[in-house]
Amino acid sequence: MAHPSQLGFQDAASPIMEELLHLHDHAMMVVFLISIFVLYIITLMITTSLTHTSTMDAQAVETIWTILPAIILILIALPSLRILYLMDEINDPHLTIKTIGHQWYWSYEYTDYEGLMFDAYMVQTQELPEGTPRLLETDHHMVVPTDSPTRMLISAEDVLHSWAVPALGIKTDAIPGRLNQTTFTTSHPGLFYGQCSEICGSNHSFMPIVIESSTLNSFETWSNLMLEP
Ligand SMILES: [Cu+2]
Repeated sequence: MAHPSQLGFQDAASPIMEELLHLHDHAMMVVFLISIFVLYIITLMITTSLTHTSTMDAQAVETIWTILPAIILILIALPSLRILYLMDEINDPHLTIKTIGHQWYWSYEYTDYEGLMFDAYMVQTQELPEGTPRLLETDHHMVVPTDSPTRMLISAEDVLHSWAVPALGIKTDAIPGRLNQTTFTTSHPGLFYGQCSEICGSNHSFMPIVIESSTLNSFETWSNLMLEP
């Protein structure tokens, strides 16, 4: 999860987030190089009164400074498209979970099990157990097995919500009357926190998401406990 005064992204907890971090670093590198070059040119222009007469009307240099930026843009766009298609890929998921946004909590339904469903409300500050993050903890965690491709079906009951978990690189809108789909695979066990990311009303900030990635054994123990009458 995020730590105080953090500027960068959260650590990746899924292969897709790993890819997104790489793309971010790649794009930032290009931005830095261009910024330094432009700043250098600006410094040159304001510290000298000389003008290159050869660049005042030169077709060759115009061609170069038109084509070069186009190539740089393609070098950013292609890896971005690659990740876009990777995120869209859904190959034989081990588990499907349907989540529905409500004002103001998330409900979860494990559609592979009969009757495995629950609501996840935020834990109020005065009831918060020692050591859990304020405004991020929920009374029920969404438990998934580590390393298992999981399909999320996301919708909303009343207004627009958005199901977002930064460490997994997921942000999918929850829209009433529409079922959105996304997938993720957690790469290690742990708790991954997220929040609703669509302004949905007065308690928008108080409907967090907690994903608990654990071993398959723990997941089965948990699901059996949840299914007990
Ligand atoms: Cu919401």
